[in-house]
Amino acid sequence: MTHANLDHLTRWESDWADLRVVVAGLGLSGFSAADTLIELGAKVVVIDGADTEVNRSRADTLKIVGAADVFLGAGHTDELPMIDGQAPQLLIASPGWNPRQPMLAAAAEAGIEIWGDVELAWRVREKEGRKLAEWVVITGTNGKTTTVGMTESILKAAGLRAIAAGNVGTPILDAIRDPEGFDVIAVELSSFQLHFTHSISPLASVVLNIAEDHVDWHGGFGNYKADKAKIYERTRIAAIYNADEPVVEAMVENADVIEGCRAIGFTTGVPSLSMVGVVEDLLVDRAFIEDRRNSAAELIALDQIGEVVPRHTAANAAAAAALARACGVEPAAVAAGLAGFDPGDHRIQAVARRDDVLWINDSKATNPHAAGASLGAFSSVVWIAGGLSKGVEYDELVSAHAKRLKAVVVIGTDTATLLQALERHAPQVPVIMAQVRETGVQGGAGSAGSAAGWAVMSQAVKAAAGIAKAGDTVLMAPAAASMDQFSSYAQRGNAFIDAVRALMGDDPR
Ligand code: UMA
Repeated sequence: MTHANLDHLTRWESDWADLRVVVAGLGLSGFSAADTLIELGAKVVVIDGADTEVNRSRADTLKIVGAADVFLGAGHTDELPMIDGQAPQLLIASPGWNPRQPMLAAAAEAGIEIWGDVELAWRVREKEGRKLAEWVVITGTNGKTTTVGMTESILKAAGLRAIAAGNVGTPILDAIRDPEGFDVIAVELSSFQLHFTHSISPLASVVLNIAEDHVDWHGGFGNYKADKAKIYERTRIAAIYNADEPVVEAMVENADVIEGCRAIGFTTGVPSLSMVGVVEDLLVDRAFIEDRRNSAAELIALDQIGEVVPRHTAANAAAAAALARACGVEPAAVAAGLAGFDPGDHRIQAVARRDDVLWINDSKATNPHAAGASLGAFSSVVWIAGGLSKGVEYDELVSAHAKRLKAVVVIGTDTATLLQALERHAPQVPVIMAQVRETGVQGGAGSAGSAAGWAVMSQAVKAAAGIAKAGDTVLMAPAAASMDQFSSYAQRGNAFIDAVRALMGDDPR
């Protein structure tokens, strides 16, 4: 079969009419892609393996907007559908779809182009009468959402019309189709989205860090890294890298960027030339100032970013500052944007400080890498940990942080690997089990099921309070998913907050 050449599809007004497109997935990204393609006059068939009420209602909406055939249910996802009796010319894959899934594999085999919603957004970003937005793009294993939020905050502080979009939750096509348009879009990209992206050419790009994640989807860590590295391709002004991670630096060195693009490092140490970094608790720029050989420009004091600024938050701030500076934003706006940024709940959130004990909720730390980042921020920690471990190992995490652990309070139902790692690498650290064993209270999702979770958390907080002394931090950073005892990380975080407040005689319930 001949490969349909879609190179001419580069703007909204290109000839999209009658293009035969299969949209795989009717989630956030699939819906926005189908909706866009219908508006462009393409012939759209949407397939989703889940025949749910939400999907049926989305299908109804699409039918109201224009003609689209929507097929829901597991029976439809294995074969590539024909459109008007002919093979499709394009397949738009939602990020959750594995490239080895039968329908995607069949499309690849047939030489049909496979794009993600991000590639489609790039191809339609230019439209008569709409502001043409610059893109700054952000990926990494951890910290993406914080960094994209910080970047948006800085850009807005500079008076630019800016929005955070992509993996962060607002589909990029929704941002692109805003009638007025934006000056800059800060785009969070997952490794899945990058896999299905081919031609984007951002103003600036950054890989924050790399650790093993989503290895099943990509079919190996090497493939995961290769997809992440795609973010640097065709970058025009600044390819920004974590100077403290040689693997990330190597990605920039090997990237095919646009001539004139600079490699800019960020670090939580003292910055070398062409880096943003930290000098004596100040975030400084030695990359975007004229006299960078001899001096650095002060951006912001770290303690103005937040009450607690762990190392990785400083790193995220440095990356966001570099992205914004690449867009020409002045230092004062970087300071205003970072100082005004609200990190949201459950991410290294200071809940209380009493008798010089700091209580931190990091329920969002659902894997060892994220938990390691917050453990590293404190010197003497009573660590509340455990949950649904998803088969990960804890040896590296525990051995790296054993010296700062004063005690560990274990929650969760799936505790064996964590306990073994503690025994192996921190045998001197006391371990307290906070478990609810009575029957009749079920673990798991939902308000009834979460009763066990609330009880466990309350026990854990009381146990931690019995151990923590002045100068210590009680850190709830479970390094595991929450679904064994809670419906979400947010519910787990709220349980912690309520338990801490109850302990302090400030019971909200
Ligand atoms: N589906 C199938 N067959 C499959 C896989 C999925 O039929 O083999 C269907 C599902 O039934 C569902 C739809 O496809 O209806 C789901 O699509 P999706 O999982 O790709 O999710 P979307 O709703 O399109 O949301 C995606 C991102 N989700 C994932 O990457 C899994 C959202 O990131 C993102 O905010 C959104 O696009 C807008 O860009 C979420 C996420 O969990 C937050 N991201 C991961 C992460 O951050 O770690 C990568």
